[in-house]
Amino acid sequence: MNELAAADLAFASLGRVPMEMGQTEVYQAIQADQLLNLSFWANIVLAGLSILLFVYMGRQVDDPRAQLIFVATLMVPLVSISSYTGLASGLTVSFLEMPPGHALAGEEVLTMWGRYLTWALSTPMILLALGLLAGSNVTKLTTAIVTDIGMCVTGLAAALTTSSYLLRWVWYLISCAFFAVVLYILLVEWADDAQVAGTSEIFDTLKILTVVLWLGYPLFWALGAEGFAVLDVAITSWAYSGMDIVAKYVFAFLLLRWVVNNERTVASMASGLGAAGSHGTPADD
Ligand code: RET
Repeated sequence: MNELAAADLAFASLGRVPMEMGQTEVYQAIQADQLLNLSFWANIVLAGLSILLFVYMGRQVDDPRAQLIFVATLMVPLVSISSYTGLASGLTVSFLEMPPGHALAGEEVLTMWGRYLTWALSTPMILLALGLLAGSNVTKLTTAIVTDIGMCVTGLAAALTTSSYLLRWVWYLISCAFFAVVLYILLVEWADDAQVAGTSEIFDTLKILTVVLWLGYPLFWALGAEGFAVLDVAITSWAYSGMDIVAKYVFAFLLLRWVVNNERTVASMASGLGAAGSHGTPADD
């Protein structure tokens, strides 16, 4: 007991609270910030509606490749509804003390680390759907997905590092390096493949939408409380939530609508995710 009291005293002398803020306190802090709370609930509602709409849209799709695009795309709002429920409940949000050198050094900043964690599940599904649409081979698809997961996990590390301001930015740069590989595959490799596969019209639309929106995420990370702290937490959260709405639900809707209307084209693409050099023959029915 005496040792515990001594430990408490040691913490107090360092100016720290000996106990981390619990989930209930974080939940109450979120409840108290209506703007922030709304940025979570808007996505929970939209993800729920998207799931219902996409299941309805896909009810008559029977080509296996088109079905796989549907499953991958449907996973996006499913992961999203789980992600935002985690944020709204305070489960995946923590107050973290920023290191010296940070604009809010010594202050406890509300960090929504659950976002980065669940992006590691949702963004690979977006890329799987895009890769299938472009007629990618397995090598490019694997590279895009693995580097994308690397981007999300190192982004999580950047947000969770409280020991050194410099190391937060080192993680950020590592994440950007992974992101550059994803962008290259999207803009160069899959753009070429989609032309061969005959899906370039829809692929180009989705490629531009994806590249422009995805660039917004590292930008808002840098401007938000986790980076240079130019924007406050609720505004940054709305920026992410707004980008999520377009990058996920609008994106998924455009993709699935096209797949439903062009199921034959999808079915006749080079099978087995092989070389994108042939147009392939219509799938055996
Ligand atoms: C971080 C910070 C570190 C540097 C980079 C980032 C990129 C994040 C991206 C996120 C995309 C998320 C989407 C989610 C949809 O569910 C992690 C912000 C490069 C590109 C589209």
